[in-house]
Amino acid sequence: MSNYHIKHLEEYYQVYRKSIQNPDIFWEEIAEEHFVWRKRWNTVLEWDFSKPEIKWFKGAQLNITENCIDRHLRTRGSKTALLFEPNNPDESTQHITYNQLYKRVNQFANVLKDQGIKKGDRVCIYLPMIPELAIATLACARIGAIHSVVFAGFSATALATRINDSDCKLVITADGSYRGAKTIDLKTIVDDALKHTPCVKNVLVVKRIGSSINMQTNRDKWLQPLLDNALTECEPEIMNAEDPLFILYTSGSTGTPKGMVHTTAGYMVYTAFTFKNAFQYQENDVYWCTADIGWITGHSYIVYGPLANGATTVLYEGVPNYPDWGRFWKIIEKHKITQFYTAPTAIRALAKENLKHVEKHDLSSLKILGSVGEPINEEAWHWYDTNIGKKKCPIIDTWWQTETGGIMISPIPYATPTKPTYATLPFPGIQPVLMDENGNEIKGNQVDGRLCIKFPWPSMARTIWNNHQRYRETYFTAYKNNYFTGDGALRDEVGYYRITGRVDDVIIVSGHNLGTAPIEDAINLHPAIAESAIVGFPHDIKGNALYGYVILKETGTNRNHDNLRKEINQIITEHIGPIAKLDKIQFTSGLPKTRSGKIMRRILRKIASSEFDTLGDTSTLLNPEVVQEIITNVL
Ligand code: 7RM
Repeated sequence: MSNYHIKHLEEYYQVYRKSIQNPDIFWEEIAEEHFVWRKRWNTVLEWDFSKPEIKWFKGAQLNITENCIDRHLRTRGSKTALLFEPNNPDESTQHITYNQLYKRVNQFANVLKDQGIKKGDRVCIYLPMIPELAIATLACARIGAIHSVVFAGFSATALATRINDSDCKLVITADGSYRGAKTIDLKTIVDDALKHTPCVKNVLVVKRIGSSINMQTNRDKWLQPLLDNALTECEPEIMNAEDPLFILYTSGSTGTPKGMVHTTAGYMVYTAFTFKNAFQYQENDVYWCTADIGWITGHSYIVYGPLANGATTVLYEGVPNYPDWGRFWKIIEKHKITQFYTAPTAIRALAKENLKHVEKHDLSSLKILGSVGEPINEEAWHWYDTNIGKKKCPIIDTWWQTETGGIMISPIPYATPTKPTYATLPFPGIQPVLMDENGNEIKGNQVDGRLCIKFPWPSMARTIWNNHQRYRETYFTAYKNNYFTGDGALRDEVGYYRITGRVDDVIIVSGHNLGTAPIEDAINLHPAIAESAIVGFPHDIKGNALYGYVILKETGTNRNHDNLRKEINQIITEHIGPIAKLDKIQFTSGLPKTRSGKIMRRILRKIASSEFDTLGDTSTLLNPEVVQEIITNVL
């Protein structure tokens, strides 16, 4: 029996039991057989959730890029590692082999060294979905620099906050990016951000769209000439198992984003293991995940997990509807994609369009379909199953988080029978529990509660950059000795999990995690606005959309409401990005509050979702009368 590649349900249960009964032996066998180490570990796991402190493979030394690239060269040197599909369908596809990837990562790593970047330095990567994004990420890992990839749809303010929080020395960006028929001036956004980031010494610029941009002397450099002069060999930096590999920001329920810190060995082992099993990857498969590398899904399942398995991983620069709504299906046909991994929000948007876009293309290469980012509703699940998988491809509904680093609950294709809207069973090594509101574990089946994980797994985030206390408070205090996910879930009669959604103040819009607090903070900067509260409400395509309740200042009361709505969304776009724009904005004289002054978002959420009958007892509020006013004026 191979622990590493599970092929049927019986085997899943065997492997699962072993992973729980003896985690050390389980993970040690996988680590030994499937990776190259410069030095072996002393202990597999040391942990204490009360601190919290988690150490996997302590004492081991390695470099993740040796595992993702170097060791494949002998057997897979001329195999395609990255398959780049450009935004413009007329621009040719690029096949970057493992040999070429090796050279390009090493050259880039040497350029980083020339810029003075050393082990432990933070490098911010703000790039579109082009090969340089994956290569820059790996180049950082090659020399032990900590990468912080910021999604290139974020605004200058959001970028500056992230750069400053982790004190990045260097920013890697591009002149611009293509997005469907549009171009975006990335460098201008970076220039704006860098007015507020004294820590940044240099900027490396990839030429992508060929626009004329401002280059600040001594600070900004074009990347290509530097690469052309760089050596193609760069010795990998030998890292300790628990050295940070990267920081990735995710929003929380208070204002500032959380810089989740992932470390080297455990992250590598777990992303490789889950990639292999969740996608049942075989040597000649062509795997495509449509996420952006700016999110955890891209880090773990476009870059590290696939490359650690010597896979061919597709990088798509564009959007689902350019030049038309058939683009995804066209790419699947063109590259004979075998595993396709996308988000429910994309599935719902695609399902709204005419089926002729799907039917025009031969999708028979597909073997497995994946979904990630939010709960997938029944309708979208069946559409995906029928029209894309032709009822022959298992759908893996994979539940996980930026914080978990890798897939936690998901069917294993061909082993776990799927059930629409259910993420089904925990991966080996994962011990989910459901908790009631008093912090007691709810045992048995056909129950629901708050989802916690009671035992460490190798790819869990170890801390929040510069804020270990926030890490402890956010994830380890609500339920003693447990990691709290922030999600609610139910467990059915056979032990399958269904994730029902966030129970805190994070809203998932089109698969993007948006904290309500930073959006409210941005809105409240408007001179005419006194206070605001944001909630999510169900939306056909985006899963959730944002509903804002806004209290105007005296001076704002005679302003035109439609103009104000535009200004509010403008502020949000500037401070967070267009993904956080509000779909509905209701002006109100007050917000329902508890006596201690906390906004009762639960009530606002129900009103925004037209659930007026289940508001609960509002009489204990500080200002119960305002509830009726809000209901009367609901949009
Ligand atoms: C990978 C990722 C995490 C949050 C998580 C959930 C929600 C993700 C699913 C899901 C139901 C799923 N990381 N979520 N996957 N909910 N079913 N299969 O998305 O940090 O950006 O978001 O996303 O609420 O806590 S994330």
